Formats: sequence, C-alpha cells, structure tokens
Amino acid sequence: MRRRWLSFWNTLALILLIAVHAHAAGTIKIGVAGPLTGDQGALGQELKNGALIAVEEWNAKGGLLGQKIEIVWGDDQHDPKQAVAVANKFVNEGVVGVVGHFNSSCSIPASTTYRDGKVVQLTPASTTPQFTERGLWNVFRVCGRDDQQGGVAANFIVRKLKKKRVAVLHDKTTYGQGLADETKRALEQAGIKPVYYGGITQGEKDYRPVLTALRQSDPEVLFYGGIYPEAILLTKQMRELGMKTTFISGDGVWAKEFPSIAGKAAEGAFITFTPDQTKIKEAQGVIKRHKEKFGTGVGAYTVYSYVAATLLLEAIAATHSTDGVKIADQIRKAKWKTALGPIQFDRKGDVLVSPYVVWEVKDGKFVELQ
Ligand code: ABU
Repeated sequence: MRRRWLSFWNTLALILLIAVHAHAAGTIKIGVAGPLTGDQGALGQELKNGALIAVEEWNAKGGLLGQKIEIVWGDDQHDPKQAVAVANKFVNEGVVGVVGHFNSSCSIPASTTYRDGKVVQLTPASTTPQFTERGLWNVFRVCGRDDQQGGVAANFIVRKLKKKRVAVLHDKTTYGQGLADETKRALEQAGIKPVYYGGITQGEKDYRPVLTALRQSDPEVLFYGGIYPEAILLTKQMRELGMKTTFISGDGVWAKEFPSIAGKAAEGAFITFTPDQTKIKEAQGVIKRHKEKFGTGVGAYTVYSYVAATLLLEAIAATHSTDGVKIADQIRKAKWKTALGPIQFDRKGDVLVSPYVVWEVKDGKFVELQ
C-alpha cells in the first residue's frame, strides 16, 4: 500500500514538473534593457513602463503565437561592460528581441552580441548616428539622431538667440560627446567657432573647476552634451559662481528631475527634443494607461519604449516566427501605425521622419517653443 502511495506521489510530482516546464517553455521572451537603477534610474523606468504596458496589452489579448509574452529585464546601469553582460544573458536566455538600451554607449557594444545571437534590437532612445551607421542588419532606432538634433541646437543659438560666444562641454560619453561634436560642427558651418571646448567626467560632484576655466572665455551660451544628473549640478554650480551664461542641452536632459531638482538654476535653459508627444492623437491610449497604472504622466522616452515593444511584437505576429532575420526584414519593409504616428524605417534602421524642436524651462516646467 505504502509503495502504491509513493508511486502515486512520484507520478503527481512528475506531472507537475512537466506542467511547470511546459509553462516556462511556452513563453515568448523579450528583453528590456537600460539603466534600471542608479543615477539614471528615472530614464530606465521610462523604458520599463512603456514596454510593460505594451506587453500587458498583448497578453490581455491572448499573447503571441499562442504563447504568453515574458519580459526579461536587464539593468545595464549605463555601463557599457554591464550592457554587454546583459546582452549575453539575453541571448543565452533565448530572448526573441530587445527593447533597449537607453544609452548610446550601451546600445552600440550590446548590438554586436545581439547580431551574433540573431536577436533584433530596437532602441527607443539612443540617438548617436553610429548606432545605425555600422551596417548591422539587426538594429533599429525609433527616435531621431544627434546629427539632426545638433543642427537644431546650433541653428537656435545662431539664428534665434543670435549669440556668437559659445562654450561647448560634454560628458565624454558616446552620446554626450557625439551631440556636442554635432552641435560644434553645425556652429562652425554657420561661422561660429566655439570659444571653449572640453569634457567632464560623469558621476563627479564638483564641476566648479571646469566652469571656472570655461568662464575665462566669457561665453554667452554653454551647450552641454550629456544627461540630466550632471546638467543639474552644472546649472546649479554655474549660478553659484555668478555665471549668467544661457544653458542649452539635448534630449538627455529632458527629464522632469532637471527643473525640479535644479530649481531656479534651470530656469531659462533651452533643451532640444521632439515636439510634444502628449498632443499626438495616436499616443492618447498609452498616455492614459500610464496614468492609470503608474499615477503619473509619461517621461521623454516612455511612448518610444511602448512603440519599440509594440513594433517588435507586431513583427513577430506578422511573420509567425521568432527568427531574428525574418523579424528584422519585416520591421524594415512594413509601414507601421504606431502611438507616435506612422513610422517607416530606412535600410539602416533609422526612422524616415523624426523632428526636433526647442523647449525652454519656464516656472519649473518644459515649454515647447513655437
Ligand atoms: N539620446 C539621449 C540619451 C541616450 C543616448 O543616446 O545615449
């Protein structure tokens, strides 16, 4: 009798084991990667929230290819080495595609690991031109590029502000230095040679020595290529030093933390970014769901992350396949209706249309300039 009971329990355990395994094997995995923690954690959260909403919508509709979709999270902490470790983990875990990374300095080294693993990568936020200029078949970018963004910043400085004495500073990262160089190039094409050009190190706390050196060149404008944590310190320390120089930066600084933490020091700063996404009619659904789920408005790249995840899932559905090459071909050839409006990709993986405008910090808020 005892033996029969043992056999019964063994059989039951085996059935449960098979059921659990079948459930785990029966998911389509996608990777979502960015700086999920650390000083840029707010930006990683944008990617996380956008992708999560997209996947929840698809799972509520029954999933994909008869299976539920599972997100595998990758925290790269905006460290290129960590990004490659995340990419290897994703490939080993069998992710079908990746939404990420956020930072260009992470997206680029991770992309070759994804290519070798036959995994499609859609970045919602990496704007450095090199990401798509290397001829990789597996990379796509939903946002714009810094060669456009730098041109818009330079044009604004020269034609709108009519300033001639411009200092250019960057954070020595692929994005920050790249954007600073694109802006410098466009300024020089307009006949303006920067009065100062230099770099800072991310993560430091005291930028007064570099600001003091930069001040010697008497700039009217400081263009900064970098991300919001350092922009907060730079603007605060500029004002502490009594500098009245106009601060201009790019999309990496378009985060609500910039005006809310820098306070008065951020007032009058100009930031290049996309036109107001909250005015896009196709974006209203995801914006509403974000408010319901997280209790806040969307960040700079939340909708972009939602769109990247949705495109990936739609391409898998359209091809009835988890083959990376087929998915990439589908993303490249189709005309997509997205929460950012219609999107089409060129051969390199860039979107055909990605406008940039200038925003100003007024009364603690970003206001789009007309
Ligand atoms: N484009 C904003 C910051 C992300 C990056 O390109 O590094």
